[in-house]
Amino acid sequence: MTRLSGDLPPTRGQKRVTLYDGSSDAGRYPFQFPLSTYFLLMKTLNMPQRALVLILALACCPVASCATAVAADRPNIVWIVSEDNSIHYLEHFFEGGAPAPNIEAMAAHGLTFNNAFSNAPVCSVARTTLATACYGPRIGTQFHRRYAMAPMPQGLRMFPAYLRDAGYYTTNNSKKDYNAVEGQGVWDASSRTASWRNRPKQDQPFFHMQSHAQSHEGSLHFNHAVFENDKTKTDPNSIQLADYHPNTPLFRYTHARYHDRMLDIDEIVGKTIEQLRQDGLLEDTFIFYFGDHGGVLPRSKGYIYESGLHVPLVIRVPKNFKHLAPSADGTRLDGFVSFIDFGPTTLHLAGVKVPSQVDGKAFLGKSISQSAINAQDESFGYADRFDEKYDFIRSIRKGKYQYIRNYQPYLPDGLNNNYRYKNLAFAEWRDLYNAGKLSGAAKQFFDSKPPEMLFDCETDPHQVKNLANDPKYAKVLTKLRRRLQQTVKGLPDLSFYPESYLADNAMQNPVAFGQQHKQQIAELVDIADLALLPFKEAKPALLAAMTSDDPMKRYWAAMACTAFAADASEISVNLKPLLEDNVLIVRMRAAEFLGRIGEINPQITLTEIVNTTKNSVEATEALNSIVWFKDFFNGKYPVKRSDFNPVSDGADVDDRLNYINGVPYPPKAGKGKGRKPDAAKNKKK
Ligand SMILES: [Ca+2]
Repeated sequence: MTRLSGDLPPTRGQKRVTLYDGSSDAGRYPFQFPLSTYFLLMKTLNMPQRALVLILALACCPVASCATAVAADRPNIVWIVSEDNSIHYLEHFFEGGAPAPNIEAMAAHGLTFNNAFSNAPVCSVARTTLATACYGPRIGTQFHRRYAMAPMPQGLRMFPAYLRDAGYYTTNNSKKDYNAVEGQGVWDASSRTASWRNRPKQDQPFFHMQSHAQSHEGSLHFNHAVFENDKTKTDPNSIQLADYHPNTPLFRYTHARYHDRMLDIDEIVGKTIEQLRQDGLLEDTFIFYFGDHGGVLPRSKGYIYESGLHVPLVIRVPKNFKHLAPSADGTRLDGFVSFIDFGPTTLHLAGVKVPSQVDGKAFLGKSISQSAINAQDESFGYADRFDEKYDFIRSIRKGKYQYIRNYQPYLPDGLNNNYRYKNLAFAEWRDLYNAGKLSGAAKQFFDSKPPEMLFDCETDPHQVKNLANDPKYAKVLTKLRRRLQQTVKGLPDLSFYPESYLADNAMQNPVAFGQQHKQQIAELVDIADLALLPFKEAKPALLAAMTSDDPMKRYWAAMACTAFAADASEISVNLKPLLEDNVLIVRMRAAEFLGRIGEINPQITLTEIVNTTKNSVEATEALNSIVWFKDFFNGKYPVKRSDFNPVSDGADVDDRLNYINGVPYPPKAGKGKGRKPDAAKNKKK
């Protein structure tokens, strides 16, 4: 099985994208002429003549704006998207963030959404959610990155296609990173030069998406020499660190450097606005500014907390389409919106029907009131695989609370993920942990997680005080737990099957597969949730599931036992036969439980799986556990590169093996087994 490499982003990190030079002018004002011409003309005239010219010029102004309003019967829509930044880096949203005069000016001419969320904390999953307006775990696009492209749900296209059908000129500049097949007719142009300025008819309405990588995670992949020698514009001592970050010069420097990136982003946002102004299009164009998911200090991108999901969203409302906005300029809205809603909103603003198959709904446009927006108080989040790292998590943010359900709670957040750990601050954090120098909130990152977490995001914005076991919050916990159970069963959520199983069985038509297996998925959710009961209450159902004919039930019974850890030791004898299960992934989960409680050396079973499976996804799943056992059990379960001789290959398998081998990431091309010369390039985020 090979990873598909189409549609990977052409750039990341600090490379600058080409900016328009601003020389072209669409000239929509029939009476426009350059100011210099006006002054030249005035010089040659006497006083009464000058007065006449001035009167004429003034008289033309209302005509000009009137002509514009008539010409543009439908608004243009522009999305300006910055990579990898949560609300926490902009002062407009969070104390201590960067000032952003251009974004703040947009807000003064439009709306600020205090509660806008990506549904996933990583690029390809988030961007696919934007493009499809569907929840990733329902349509098979939840893994970063894809082993197989999911087809679009039957009868549905990526939303810009509907705008294009309705006569819009649609352009993307230029990142796509979709986990679903794009299909025909989505973009008129998608490239580093795509722009509304290239549309064939200047009165044609347009939708333009512009991504900016200056704030991408890669911008923090600097080396020690840079840390020692490059000064940041922002004073590292002025930084307010997150409660969970160790207070070290490197963390302060890294944060200051990202603060600088946000200053750059604001400047770039300003340039796009200026281009629209020069083209005479500004007051016909809705401009969305948002982050493509959270980030990007450690424990943000790739993690389902607020730092991974909560994004800035500001929408500039054009003068000529104020009637499509629910509130006056400068309003801050508290209603919740998430990435599934952005496409439907854009369609609705353009007066285009929103397809019925999508999961999102419009939050702006005709007949949508401020009170309707503010009544929305919920957002669903999903985290699955990030490159080679698995950790299956779902979340519901409802009002001020975020409920997180860790389905593999035994895995610490700090489990190695090569690309993340390229950031020196990540590596330093792990060194401090290994040296036993962390305590409190800073140490949580390397601990196993509880199956459920509940945070009050208002009083604890950095989410370090888990309230799930506090009796005062029992009612909130029960309510949100039910809501999440209802959501994952309702989709239904395909991740209750391991990715290796989905890759082999579901990817022809993930939506149909989900519908056909809806009942089974609901039963798997119930087995997984046995981990939330006191062990004694869960025991009979766990024993029954362990001996079920359904391998997926045996799989989840073992996972629930691993969550219970020592509490489930008394039934380890019942689970032991699963080490010989005829389904490899069930063996894998049994080895995890028995290894966690110290009854066996799990690496023997897990290594055997890596060395026998032909499915590289399954090998990646096993290697995830191998690295967990290697790094988090005080050296009890060591492995070495020579233990492995995998049948399957793939970039993620190579990444794990290289990590085990101590090869710095990214490895040199040709060093890893199965890595194609261009595979390193394909790892771009
Ligand atoms: Ca991104």
